[in-house]
This record gives sequence, structure tokens and C-alpha cells, in this order.
Amino acid sequence: METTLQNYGLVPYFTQQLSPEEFDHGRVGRVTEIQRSIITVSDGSAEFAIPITSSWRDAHSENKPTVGDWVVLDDQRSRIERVLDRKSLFRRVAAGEKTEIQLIAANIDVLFVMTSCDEDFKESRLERYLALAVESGVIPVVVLTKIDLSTDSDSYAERARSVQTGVAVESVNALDRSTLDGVRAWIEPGSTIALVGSSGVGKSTLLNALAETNVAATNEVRGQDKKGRHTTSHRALYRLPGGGLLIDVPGMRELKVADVDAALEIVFDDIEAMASRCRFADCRHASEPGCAVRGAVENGDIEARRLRNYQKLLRENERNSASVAEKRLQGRVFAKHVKQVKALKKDKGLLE
Ligand SMILES: Nc1nc2c(ncn2[C@@H]2O[C@H](COP(=O)(O)OP(=O)(O)O)[C@@H](O)[C@H]2O)c(=O)[nH]1
Ligand SMILES: [Mg+2]
Ligand SMILES: [Zn+2]
Repeated sequence: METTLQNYGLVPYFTQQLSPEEFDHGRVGRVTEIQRSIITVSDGSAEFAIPITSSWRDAHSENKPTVGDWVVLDDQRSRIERVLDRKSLFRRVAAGEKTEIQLIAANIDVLFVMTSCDEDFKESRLERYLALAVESGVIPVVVLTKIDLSTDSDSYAERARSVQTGVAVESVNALDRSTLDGVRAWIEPGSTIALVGSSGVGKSTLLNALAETNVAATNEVRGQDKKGRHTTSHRALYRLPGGGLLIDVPGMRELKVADVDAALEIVFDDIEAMASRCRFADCRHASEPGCAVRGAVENGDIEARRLRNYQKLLRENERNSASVAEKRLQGRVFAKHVKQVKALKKDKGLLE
């Protein structure tokens, strides 16, 4: 079982968290798929369809199993006992009145941030994805698709490279396997890659090309509004012939940020560096006198759009981080309360 699980990316980081009994009885597996009420877990040789029990449904959102998680199963392989500590976690703040954290995928090594050489391409969106990738502890790679449909794909690649110092950019025609060597170089045996990007950019097409078989349904983009139909409705982990693992994340309209302070400093390192020359240490680069960042925008050294997006992400981060911290606290208080009630019932002989 050891070697087959290594194909699924099992490394010492996870085996160290197992008791000898859990390891010897092969009770460890990886979550390969999540649907409405069923979690699919693979133990390397077989897959188990595990119903999501109410205790997991009520768990705090960051503690729930997600695609890519390593989990310990019970002896009957009918229940998830616990989720192992993650190497990395890609999550977003879900849109809506309430601030909810939604897990996208766990234990990812590389994130393919996908966009196409057409009107989907927006620097501001790339900056947002890159901040989320850096915050998650995942290496981001920008994958530029549909180079065959553009006469100017090099300029798109150049724009993508200018979004963050040193970020890797790979250009592909997802329909032509001979263009995929650049992305293949990022997929090592046992490593996990997640694909994110708007609907219709070619995530499923790339997955199929790399898998060398049609594992995922692709959507033909509708002529009128260029919006793809939502064929991929759930997240799943696929094994590639070369030994890597790929997670196709269906298009998400909004990926709000929270807790990305440090990541914003990295993605916007040019603005951060310039800010050290502002007259006021807490300058917000709005209307303060002696603002070096606004000076750089006026000189054309920093794009006005880039500064606006940086400020927007900072505000969003501030707003959401506060509510996320509050949620986490509520989650912990609630868990403690449940424990106390259970202990009390046990004392009174109401629970075994
Ligand atoms: N010409 C061309 N078409 C592509 C490319 N990548 C994807 N497509 C087409 O774009 C449409 C949407 O692709 P799909 O993989 O379903 O997008 P997804 O929503 O990101 O999974 C399909 O019709 C694909 O055939 C590409 O690199 N070049
Ligand atoms: Mg798709
Ligand atoms: Zn300033």
C-alpha cells in the first residue's frame, strides 16, 4: 500500500502524523472528489464513497475535509475519523452577505493560474490569484491559453510576467499537445497541481490533454457572451500518466481575499518598496503630501491601475480578515460548548 499511496503524493510529512496501527491497517487515504453529500477517498488501490455525516457538516469550515486532503478512515472505511495537517491550503472567502471561508483544495504544490489571450486576460485578476497562491503556500505559475487564437500572444505573456517579479509564465494551445512541455515541467511525480481560472479559459481541456484521455467534460464557449456552460460542477483529483496529480477547480466568479497581508507585500513588491520613501510611515497613498508611490504613478513607473488594485485588495483584506477572525473564534467557542454539553450528558449517564 505504501508505494501506491506514494503515487497519490503520500510523503513523510503525512505518514509522520499516523499511528503505527493506522498505517499498518491501511486506514489512510486521499480525498479525490467531493460531491454534494459524498466524499470519495482513495487508499491507493480502491475508492470509497463516504457519506458526509452531520458532525462533519457542522464542523468549522476550515476543519472540513476538502479535495486533496489526507484522511484517516475507520476500520470499515465508512467514516472519516480525522483530517491530517495540511502542507498547503487554497481557500477563498465566499461571496454573500455573510463572510464564509470556503476550502478549494488542500496539499497542492503548484497552482496553475489560467487565463486566455483574449478579453479574459486582466492583470488585476492575476494579482488577486497570485496573492491567494502566495498566502496558501503554493507556487503559482501563470498559464496562458489560446495562444493559437491570438496574433499577439507574446505581448500577453509579457504583461503576465510584469504582474509579479519572477513569476513563471507558460503559454499553451491546450488543444495541441506539442505545446505542453512548459507546463509538464512543473508536474513532478507525486506532486499535486490545481487549475484555477475563469470558466471557459481551458482548464478541462488542459487536464484532458495532460491526462491523454477525456477525463473531464469541457464546455464549448457560447458564441454570444463567451461564457462557458458550467460542465465541471465539482472538484476532483485526477492522476496523470506521468505520475502527477491534477485538481480541476470549476470557474468561481469571485475569489475574495482574507489574511493576505504578507502575500500582498510580495505580489506588490514594487509598491511596497516605493512606500518606504513616503513621508508618512502609515501613508495610504491617497492624498497625503510627500507620497512617493503617487509620485511613481505620475512618472509612469507604477501603473495607476496597479495601485488602485493594490488599494482595493488591501481594503478587502482588512474587511474580510476581521470577520474571518471572528468566525474562527465563534467556531472554537462553539466546539468547546459542544464538548462541555457532551461531558455533562456523560456525567448524567445520558451518553455512553
Ligand atoms: N483554440 C483553443 N481553444 C481552446 C484552448 N483551450 C480551451 N479551448 C476551448 O475553449 C472552450 C472552453 O474550454 P474548457 O476546457 O471547457 O474551459 P474551462 O471552463 O476552463 O474548463 C472549449 O471549446 C475548448 O475547446 C486553446 O488553447 N486554444
Ligand atoms: Mg471545466
Ligand atoms: Zn504614499
